[in-house]
Amino acid sequence: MAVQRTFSIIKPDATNRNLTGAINAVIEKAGLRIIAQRRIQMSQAQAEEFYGVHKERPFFGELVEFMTSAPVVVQVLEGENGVAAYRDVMGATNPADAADGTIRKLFALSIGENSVHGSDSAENAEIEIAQFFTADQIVG
Ligand code: DAT
Ligand code: MG
Repeated sequence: MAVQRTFSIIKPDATNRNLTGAINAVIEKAGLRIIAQRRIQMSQAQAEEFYGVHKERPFFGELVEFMTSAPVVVQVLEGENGVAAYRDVMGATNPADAADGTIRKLFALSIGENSVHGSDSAENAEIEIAQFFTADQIVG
């Protein structure tokens, strides 16, 4: 596998608890480089577009409300096999199922308030990165 980029969000439950630095430390310790980062207040339209794949799911409204409830930190991460490497360090969606040492095991509050997002494929990583960053904002 080659060096690959992925898209990350540090979610409102984590920014509310002042955990941006602690989460970044786990990311960097796992060998991923933070090559772009910005703190934003997501709009309802941005959250609905970003999670569009889930719009028919029963939790969609709650998810959009949560993602717009406080600032988030959007990031581009880069590393060897970056998409899968970040999914590994994030841990399972439900923190109750997440492995020891993962971000969600360490910090997540619930399946909804689960501290971080990470792309699930290289294709989606490209789409998600382009939603929040222009090429000149990413310095690898
Ligand atoms: P992941 O974030 O691990 O990729 P996902 O893409 O299946 O998980 O879902 C996106 C987010 O939606 C997830 O991080 C939290 C929320 N979510 C998923 N399943 C949920 C559920 N059963 N109840 C409440 N929120 C849920
Ligand atoms: Mg997902």
